[in-house]
Amino acid sequence: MKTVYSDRHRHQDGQSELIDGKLMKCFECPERADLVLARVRDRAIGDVLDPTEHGLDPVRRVHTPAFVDFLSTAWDEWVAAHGEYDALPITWPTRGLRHDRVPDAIDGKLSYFSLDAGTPITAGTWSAITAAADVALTGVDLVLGGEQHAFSLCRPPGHHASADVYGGYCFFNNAAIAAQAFRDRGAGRVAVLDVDYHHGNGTQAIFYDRADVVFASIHGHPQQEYPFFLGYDDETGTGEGDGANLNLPLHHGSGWEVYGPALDRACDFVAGHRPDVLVVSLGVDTYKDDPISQFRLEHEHYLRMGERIAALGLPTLVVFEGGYAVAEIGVNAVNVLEGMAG
Ligand code: SS9
Ligand code: ZN
Repeated sequence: MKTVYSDRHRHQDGQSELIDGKLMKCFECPERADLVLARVRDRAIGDVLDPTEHGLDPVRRVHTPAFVDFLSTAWDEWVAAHGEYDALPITWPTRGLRHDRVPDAIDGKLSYFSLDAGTPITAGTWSAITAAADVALTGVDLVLGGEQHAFSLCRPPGHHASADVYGGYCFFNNAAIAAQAFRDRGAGRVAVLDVDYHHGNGTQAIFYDRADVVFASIHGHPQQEYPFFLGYDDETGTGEGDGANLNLPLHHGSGWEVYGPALDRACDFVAGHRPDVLVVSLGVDTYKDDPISQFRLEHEHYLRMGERIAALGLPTLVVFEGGYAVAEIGVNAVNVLEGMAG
């Protein structure tokens, strides 16, 4: 399987996130992608390619112009206001506040367009996120060019980002951009299978009213786990998209004995919609020793996961999302790919 990778992921190197009441070193760090790439090379699973530039049009098919513009200038506006510290929001337009005015002040813009205080905008964010979108889109090129499977080693991740909200370490929704690109380039129906530990709220929201992009996710139960406000099993899609969304929330402590059957259900749901192509949002934060997550998968289960996904028999683009047990991240991610290769 070919891997698409850009060194520009290193440009996203935040200092700190607010977590558990403390400002802590960012869990979402450059070592993550470096170690996945090292494992891809060690295991010699296939060529590693640079992305090609696709421009912002495919990004704007998923994200609003105002959101893309905001991200393109946010760092410069923040530096002008506050100096060269990571930009983090500290207030949000919750119930009873207005959503119809975007503030002029950068602090207000961060608040308007964000979901949490764990996702720093840095000097290199724009470079990293535009590269990550190109990594995803170059993976689309590979699959449309006839590769049965391809791996887009995106960083930062994307699945928490919606059309106009960033957060959960995510800015551009790489998987959603890829899914939309498949549609725009001829696929009749696309399925997105999200196996990251966290619910892919952004991807769900982007495609919730559509039948042409089906979404299935297995994740920590929103009663217990971030992002808390989406991901229940009664979210089945709306309008044209009614029936095209499947959430399988699992409780803290879930291991393969619960995860395996959920994966079977998710795969059966995907197959039932007869998609032409599959996008997998691959997070390996389901691992037992992940520092911010509460499932209990072990190394070998990622091989099983890959086998189950490949059994769908679909052209498949794997897009990298989360996983914060950094020392183990390469083994777990590449085990999925090796399981797919059979
Ligand atoms: C957990 C805080 C979680 C955001 C996690 C985003 C993961 C992206 N106490 N903070 S895959
Ligand atoms: Zn995650």
